[in-house]
Amino acid sequence: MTPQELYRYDINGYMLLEGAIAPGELARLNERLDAWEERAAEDFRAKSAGENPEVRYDDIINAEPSLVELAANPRLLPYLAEMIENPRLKSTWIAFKWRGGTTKLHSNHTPSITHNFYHFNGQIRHNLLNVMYAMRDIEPGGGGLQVVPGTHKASYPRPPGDMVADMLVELPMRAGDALLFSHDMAHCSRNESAAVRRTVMYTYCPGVIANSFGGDGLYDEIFAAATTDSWLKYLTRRPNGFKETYAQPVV
Ligand SMILES: O=C(O)CCC(=O)C(=O)O
Repeated sequence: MTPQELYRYDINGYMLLEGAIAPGELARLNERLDAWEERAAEDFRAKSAGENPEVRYDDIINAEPSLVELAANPRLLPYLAEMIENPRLKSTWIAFKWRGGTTKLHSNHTPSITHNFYHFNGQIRHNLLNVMYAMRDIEPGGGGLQVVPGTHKASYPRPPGDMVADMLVELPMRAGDALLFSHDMAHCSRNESAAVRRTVMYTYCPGVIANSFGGDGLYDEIFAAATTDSWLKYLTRRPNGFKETYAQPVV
């Protein structure tokens, strides 16, 4: 990471990585994801009135092989290596948001729990770094992530009921961009447009942290198929307590 990137990420808690997926690859992936959107549209139609018009499929990487390689996107690796100790893939999902599709404001940062974004020996350290790929353009009002920059370091908890609407910054994206953000930074989203927001999320944690669901062996098949010493293999290894058994590949 450049000094400018480090400075800005540290202050803001997020950064936009433009063109993180090359156009040809993006088109290939979107062709595959069209089928997921058709399925999601059916699930959306089956929802009752008043339900959140969002459909999300968790653990998408195990269900959609075309999304496996993106977990170790070479554009992303310098950021994972710089900002997470012994990084590991934690969770993945695909989300489709129709008009009104909403994610409520949240973060891990209270600021009194151990998930916190912190620094150690002069390095940024994350316990949860999210990478959101826009698979289509997300225009203003189209459901881009809305963030409260800097809240990953807040010293006071957000007062109950204060939705800090005046502090939200909306982040539109172009198709193929990746938004990296600390999950300790307060964030939310709402699609007010007619376009369906299509995003894929990968989250990363230090090697000592367990998966949120699916157990330690969640990525065993991907791990077994990955090339020895590759970043994909490294990122899909099992959580390890403090007994790290794999050398981190060089970026
Ligand atoms: O899909 C979104 O807009 C929000 C994602 C989110 O809340 C998260 O990654 O924790």
